[in-house]
Amino acid sequence: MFDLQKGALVLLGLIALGILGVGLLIFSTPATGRSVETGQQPAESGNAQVVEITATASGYEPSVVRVKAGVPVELRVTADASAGCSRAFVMPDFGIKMTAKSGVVQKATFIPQKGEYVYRCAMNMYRGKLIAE
Ligand SMILES: [Cu+2]
Repeated sequence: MFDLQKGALVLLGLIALGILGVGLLIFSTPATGRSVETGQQPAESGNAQVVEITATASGYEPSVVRVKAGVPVELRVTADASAGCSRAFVMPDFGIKMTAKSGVVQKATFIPQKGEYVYRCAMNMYRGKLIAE
């Protein structure tokens, strides 16, 4: 009888170790990298992150941009020759309004806090978003 109890204790111990092992495995598994949503990775110039956006006939290229929060962003906006009302570029959160021109790069600088910021045409037909994280 004593041996049986001892055996049960050993079994319990093994089960506990097993649970611990699974727990450790879960916690030590690296996070699964980036989320599914992809976006342009900005280059850096000085300490600013350079983001290039082109107004096209069908909206903005790219339509999703990811940047680091708390670091200055230098926006460089231009337009395809075929761009229509997407030339009327607005980024309300940062008070940016400009008319994108073909062959001319217009710049705007701002520092985003963590969050998502919309850029769009003045009529809100074409949209894109800048994600600061
Ligand atoms: Cu529009």
